[in-house]
Amino acid sequence: MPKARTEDAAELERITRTLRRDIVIATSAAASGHPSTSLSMVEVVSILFFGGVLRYDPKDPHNRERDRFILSKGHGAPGLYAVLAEAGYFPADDLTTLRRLGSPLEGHPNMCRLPGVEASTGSLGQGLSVGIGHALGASIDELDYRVYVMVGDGESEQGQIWEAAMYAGNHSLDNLTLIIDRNGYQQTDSVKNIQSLDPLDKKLEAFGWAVRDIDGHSLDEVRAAFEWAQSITGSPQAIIANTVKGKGVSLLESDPAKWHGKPVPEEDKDRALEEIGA
Ligand SMILES: Cc1ncc(C[n+]2csc(CCOP(=O)(O)OP(=O)(O)O)c2C)c(N)n1
Ligand SMILES: [Mg+2]
Repeated sequence: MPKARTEDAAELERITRTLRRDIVIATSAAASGHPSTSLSMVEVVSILFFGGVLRYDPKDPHNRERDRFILSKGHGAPGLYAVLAEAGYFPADDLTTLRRLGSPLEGHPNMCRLPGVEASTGSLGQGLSVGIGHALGASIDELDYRVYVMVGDGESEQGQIWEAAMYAGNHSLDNLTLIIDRNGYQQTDSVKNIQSLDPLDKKLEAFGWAVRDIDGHSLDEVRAAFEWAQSITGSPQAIIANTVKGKGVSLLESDPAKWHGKPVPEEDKDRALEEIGA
């Protein structure tokens, strides 16, 4: 299975700008969707798909040996679609069909309709459990693929996440990497105000995980964290990616609780694209 490994920092920066532009344009065209959720995950998915982490082939999307990336925070679909288009799963022109009747780019990812989508998500809390199924499947089928799951920090308040975390640690699933997109906010307020996860690293460690805390917008730190994860044997790995909700668009960053699930208004779009620099 091939990997796309871009060493060129300028090329990776270009990819992040392209994804941010696509996220803003697609959600504004749809007049709905979750740009701020998607913007916080851009560096992580860029490194996953273009930094030499995932083994995948858009021409053979169901190959048994592919690595799996499961976006548990399924409302980040515009971010997932942007990176899948950049990777060649479908034409980038289709991105503006987001949420249109008949489009496979549904508001939340549908694995039955879009190759590259590994799990139908959007009902929060389920993706880590799905990832565990794949991770166990690799050992049953004697394949060496790896599984990557991204969850939100608000999503991580859910009981099913901790049940899954307990299982993965107990069963030493070292082909499983969890990324927590710790942007500090959920739908209506900060995670701290609603249900703090602290101390998140210690909780995961107590559940048998190897844990690393990083700046989720530093391409170098993200790449190093995935290299670290691949080197760990005997336990699942968690990467706590500290991020900014709405990263790159000051309007969305300014009040994350207000802007959750809201596209950039038409009158602010040009300024947002200018800030992104795409
Ligand atoms: C089971 C379930 N409950 C509630 C929702 C509604 N909902 C959608 S997004 C969201 C907040 C998620 O916050 P977080 O996981 O931190 O994701 P972020 O947008 O910050 O990346 C909620 C409560 C849902 N999709 N699924
Ligand atoms: Mg969040």
